[in-house]
Amino acid sequence: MYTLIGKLASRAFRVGWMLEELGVEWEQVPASQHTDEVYRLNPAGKIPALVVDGDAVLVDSTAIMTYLADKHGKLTFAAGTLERARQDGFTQTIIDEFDQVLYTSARTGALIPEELRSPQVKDGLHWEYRRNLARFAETFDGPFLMGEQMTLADILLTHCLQWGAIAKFPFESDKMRAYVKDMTSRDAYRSAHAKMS
Ligand SMILES: N[C@@H](CCC(=O)N[C@@H](CS)C(=O)NCC(=O)O)C(=O)O
Repeated sequence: MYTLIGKLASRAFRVGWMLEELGVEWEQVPASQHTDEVYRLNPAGKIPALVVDGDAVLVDSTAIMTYLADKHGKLTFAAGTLERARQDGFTQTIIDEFDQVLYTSARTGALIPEELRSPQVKDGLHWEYRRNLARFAETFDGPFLMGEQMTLADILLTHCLQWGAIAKFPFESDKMRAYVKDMTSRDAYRSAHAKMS
């Protein structure tokens, strides 16, 4: 049994979507970051965390998705294959080029003390995001990042691109818009979304 800690309007959504794709049983504790509930499981106070079988606690959305994919043998290529190395290359690049660009931008706001915020970095981050997305669009051939097989990297990228759209980052690729539309039409995406409170 899996318990997902973290409200779904956060990186926890990636894990919820993954659990739905795997068709396994799970429950959620829709806690916010930096609450006692979360600190008890993760000393950093960050979400998401996943409790496995009532006592093992895992943190970091990508690490959790990788664990689930490997354990259930779905949404991943096997460890030690060239395909897996390419898949991991996508995963890490998405973290570098989208997740962290978006999170750095979020950190210009309420996440850090007011006197330390630097809102002027946003222009550079938008420029970087636009360039990174254009590069992905150029090589993307679909239907998934790895071709015919969907992997956890698709969940990660789709979540980041949606986050970017909400945060008003430039989204200048019809091809990638169509990709996000397809990904978010999936039954598993919809059932995870329906659990959002
Ligand atoms: N790399 C981590 C990042 C976790 C993270 O920063 N989560 C945000 C919510 S989406 C959070 O808890 N932020 C609080 C903080 O940065 O202190 C992951 O993918 O799970």
